[in-house]
Amino acid sequence: MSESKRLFFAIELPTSLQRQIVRWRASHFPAEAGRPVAAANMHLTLAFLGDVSAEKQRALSALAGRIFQPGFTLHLDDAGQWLRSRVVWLGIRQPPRGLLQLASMLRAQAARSGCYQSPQPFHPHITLLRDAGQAVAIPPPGFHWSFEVKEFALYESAFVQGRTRYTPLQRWTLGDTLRNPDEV
Ligand code: 3AM
Repeated sequence: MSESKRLFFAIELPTSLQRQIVRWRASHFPAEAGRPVAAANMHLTLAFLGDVSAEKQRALSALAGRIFQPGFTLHLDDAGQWLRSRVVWLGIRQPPRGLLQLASMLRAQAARSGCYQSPQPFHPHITLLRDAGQAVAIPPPGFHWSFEVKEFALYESAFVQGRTRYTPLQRWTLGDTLRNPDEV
């Protein structure tokens, strides 16, 4: 039997943005607020797949490759805490339609392929702190962080030497907005 991997689809964050977020987090949250997510692990989850066999991974990758939609811009303008899942997050007040469509397609493909999908609606977020079980003061997001999303990725989540590491295994490009063929 082939080995399974713990996988999820997500949007990667530009390295420069990961660094800015880490600086903002360090100056706004005390160390006891929670366990900081490593900069390189910061991402926006689109669909969690759970433990997936190599065969199912190939099938899910083939389906992801059939998604055709334009890219979009994400404006990070929200922050909050979910006490139940013990996370502090950054988010998007009005998620663009492209983001919702992409997540919805990936979640539907995963469900049809037999991966468990939570009935909870998709809440786009970037996890900043885990194990944040006590309510913390959430500073108003006094930042203006935007980035263009031109691709999405399939990530592996692995626990190596006492640390969780997320590694992109495969990436897919989102198309440009359809242009008039006469346009140069
Ligand atoms: O960092 P976020 O919250 O975006 O919470 C886990 C993380 O997302 C989520 O998948 C991402 C990579 O681990 N995750 C883990 N287990 C999950 C589950 N059983 C899950 N999402 C839904 N159901």
